[in-house]
Amino acid sequence: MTSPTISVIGLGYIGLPTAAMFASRKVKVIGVDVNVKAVETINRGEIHIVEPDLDIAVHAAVTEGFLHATTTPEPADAFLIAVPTPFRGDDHDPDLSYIEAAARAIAPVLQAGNLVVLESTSPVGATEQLAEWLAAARPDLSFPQAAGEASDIRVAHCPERVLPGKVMQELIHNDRVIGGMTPKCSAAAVALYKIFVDGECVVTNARTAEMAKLTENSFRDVNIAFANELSMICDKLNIDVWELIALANRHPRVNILQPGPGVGGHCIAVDPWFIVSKTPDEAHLIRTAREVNDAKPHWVLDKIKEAIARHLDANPGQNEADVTVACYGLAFKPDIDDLRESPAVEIVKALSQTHLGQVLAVEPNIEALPVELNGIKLVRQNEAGIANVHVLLVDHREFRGRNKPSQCVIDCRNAWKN
Ligand code: SAJ
Repeated sequence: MTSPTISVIGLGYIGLPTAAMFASRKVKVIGVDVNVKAVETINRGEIHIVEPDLDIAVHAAVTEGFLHATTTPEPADAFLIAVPTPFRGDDHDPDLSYIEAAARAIAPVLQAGNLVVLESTSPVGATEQLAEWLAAARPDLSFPQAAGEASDIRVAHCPERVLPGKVMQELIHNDRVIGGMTPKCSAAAVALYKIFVDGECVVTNARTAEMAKLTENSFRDVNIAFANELSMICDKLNIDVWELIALANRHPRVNILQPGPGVGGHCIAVDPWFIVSKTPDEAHLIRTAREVNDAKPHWVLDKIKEAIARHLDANPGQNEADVTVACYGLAFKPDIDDLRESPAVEIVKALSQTHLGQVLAVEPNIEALPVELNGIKLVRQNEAGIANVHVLLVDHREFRGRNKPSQCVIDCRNAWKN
């Protein structure tokens, strides 16, 4: 593909870095988002999310004229869809409404020869569903599900696999799984990604590409669940789980991940459900891992209540309303500002609803607390020293290696010294 125009639909944690990466290779990029504020911010050359080096890339892309953002799709050669795919309800059924809305938005500007790539993490069959929505909206064009290799429009799934916090490096260096609906669809997608991807573009079909992404995140979820379960077992047996894992990991074929307050983010805590909801009778281990990780915040809450009780035992003149609890970290993982699906937020919120005393939150990556945390006080690290119970939930760089506070301590990430 020589000097195409690329449209990226959804300018969030994946879409915006991807748009900036194409633009950095002097390709014209049209970014589309329904969020007017995000569009205005990007067009000023600024960013609305925290990701290392993204600000520089977006500023350069916009000022050099290779990237502009808009709320309405414009014609392009290739469309990349990077919108959220949450789940809904207690059954955790995948919610494809954002993909459907993106399909309806780009359908009017599609032209024969265009490539449409779904990047959003999706349940198996979503790419075919996307092609159906596009075909229904544009009966004048042919699509791979009916026309095969002769189709006017090429459709592929190319799941994003980058790690928040390392997006700008991983976008370039990670291998990409490219699942075209036909071999020609795959070839068109490979040519597109090769504009900036140094890693290998490995070709498969759309369904396998969808499942590959879900498998990667489920693998990690199951392994974190193992670590989280170990941490609860060790607590009961009075064994230091961190020492235990370090010892076990000295075995050449053992590599246990780290326990924490639970699993958060929009990916690992969500994607395994896309497998479970399609194959509930087969996906026992994957479901159980989700349940173990989802239960961990409740276990941490119980530990905080025990610590409050210990403090009261040691200070008979006080009652619960006198006990201040400081929680360190709200993001879903270290060194980012992203509070989505964060177990730390879940814990702090539940604590503030039941605890009679003050709850303080230390989160160096945000300026203000979300409304759901009304009643909690956002403070700097040095202001949290007055608390009676200290709970480390996220091992941000500002906390790592610091001395443990002298009062009651729960360190969910083994970040504090001593
Ligand atoms: N976590 C632990 N213990 C660990 C590792 C992680 O408790 O040893 C927790 C984190 O604190 C966090 C959650 O798991 O709450 C998820 O964090 P993560 O760093 O494992 O993953 P994400 O969600 O930031 O990114 C994942 C990545 N997938 C894999 O590593 C297989 C990334 O490559 C994907 O692109 C991303 O999901 C995505 O968008 O799907």
